[in-house]
Amino acid sequence: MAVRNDILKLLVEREEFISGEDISDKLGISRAAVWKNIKTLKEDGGIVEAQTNKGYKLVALPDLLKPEYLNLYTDKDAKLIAWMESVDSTNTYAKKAAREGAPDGLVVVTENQTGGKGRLGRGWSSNPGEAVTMSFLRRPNIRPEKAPALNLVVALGIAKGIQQVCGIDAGIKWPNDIVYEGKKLCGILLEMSSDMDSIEYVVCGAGTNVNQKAFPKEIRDKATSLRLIKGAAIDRVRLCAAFIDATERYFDVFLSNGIGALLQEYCSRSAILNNEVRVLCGNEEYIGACIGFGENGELIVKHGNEQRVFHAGEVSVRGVNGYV
Ligand code: BT5
Repeated sequence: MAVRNDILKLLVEREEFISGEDISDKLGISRAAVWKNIKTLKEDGGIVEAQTNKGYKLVALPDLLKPEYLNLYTDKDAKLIAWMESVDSTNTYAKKAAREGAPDGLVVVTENQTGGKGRLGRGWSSNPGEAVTMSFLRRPNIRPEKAPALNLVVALGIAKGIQQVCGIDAGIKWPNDIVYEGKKLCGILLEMSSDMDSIEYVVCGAGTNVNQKAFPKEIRDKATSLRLIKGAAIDRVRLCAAFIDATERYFDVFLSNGIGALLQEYCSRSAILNNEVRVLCGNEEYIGACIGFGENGELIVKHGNEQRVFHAGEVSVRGVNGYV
């Protein structure tokens, strides 16, 4: 794979034709190895022009989130990226990997989720190749009650990645949605294994709607995709790499300095801060103004003189007149 990566980097850098001989000289590999790697690139859906006297020219990269393509944009160790063409749920896969000893920092990515999960037993829908569906496996040395704050950390990473790659300023709807103009772009699902004092692992899953042109009837009114917003297809590989880098940076800040170091930025991206919200907790609902967020990632809501604190995982939040 390292060789394929080097060939890719040469093709990407050159932008023009580069001869097979040049590639084999530069990388110290045989012409046959060059050809074999170019063949794999094409099988993955990449478009490579080949001309007898000129060599190869990369016209388009594959639209696949394999580590070798992600590594064009992120330095994340490819050994810590687990890619699958299809899987039931990246969260379920990451939890199993964690139980089997996978290291802190593993990122699980797939093109297709057949049993995507939302919170509280709900489902998450996506079609093959249209979304960026991924999970971060972390083994943070923090107290279990602090773990819900990771919802905020991941939300910041996804919002940042979207901004960097698409130039879209999406909002964060506590605790786990990224939204744009009242519609959901991304959902986040945190799952954890811990005892009273320490965390064995946390799996943070994020499903982002990227190149969908339409959604199933049930969610049509509340879902949107980056493609629908931009009116053009989005480079999923670049986006996924940006999600990895940005989210891991926010993880680092959180682990070194706590959520306090991120709250100001989180507040500036919040889609609900200072708004009236309806907090749904089982059959109960509570209406008030969102006045801030706590140091374990809680939502703070005020109604009259009463102030209440809600923990992520137990509740859903709606706008007073709709989803946000
Ligand atoms: C979430 O749950 O928003 C968390 C979704 C997490 C998905 C990721 S994908 C990678 C990882 N692996 C998994 O298996 N899951 C994670 P919740 O707040 O409960 O919202 C779920 C609700 O959102 C559903 O009941 C639908 O109404 C709606 N929904 C489903 N698919 C959607 C989509 N693609 N876009 C927008 N809304 C959707």
